[in-house]
Amino acid sequence: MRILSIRSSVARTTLAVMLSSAASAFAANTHVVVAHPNLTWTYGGKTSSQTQPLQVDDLQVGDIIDIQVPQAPHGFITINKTATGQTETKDPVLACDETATSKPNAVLREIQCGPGPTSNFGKSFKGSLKLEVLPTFKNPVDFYCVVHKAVMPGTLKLKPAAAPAKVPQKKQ
Ligand SMILES: [Cu+2]
Repeated sequence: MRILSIRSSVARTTLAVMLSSAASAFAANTHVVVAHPNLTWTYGGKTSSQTQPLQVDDLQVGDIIDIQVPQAPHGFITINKTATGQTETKDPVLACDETATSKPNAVLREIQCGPGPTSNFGKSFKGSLKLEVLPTFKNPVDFYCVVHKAVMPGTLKLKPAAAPAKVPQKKQ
């Protein structure tokens, strides 16, 4: 009887450890993107240039993108690339001052709003603009600095899905 109760307590501890590691595996990551005085964006070890958009390419649904502007003026606006150039669009982002029903197709949501319905999206600002990756996010979303335009480009992308396990091929 005594042995049995020890075993079940070990089982319970093992289950608790498994549950907590599963929870951390799904925890949202924060992706810090910084705008610099030399008109570049950086993310991790990567730096943008006028011809090389910053690649923020490991996003997952639920993650947070933290656009940081330590020294004004810079800002963040999403863009559409067309054959003739690029046009600014606010469609992909549900900003602090908008209601969810006004943009059912938004793929990013501005968070940490306020006090009041103030938004940093599409504006020159100093500080931080935080965006949550929504389940609707599928295709890459291009952006540039709202102040320096095409000089400071970037792209937001989902992390590629893990490759499926390879099934050994039979020789024919
Ligand atoms: Cu800028």
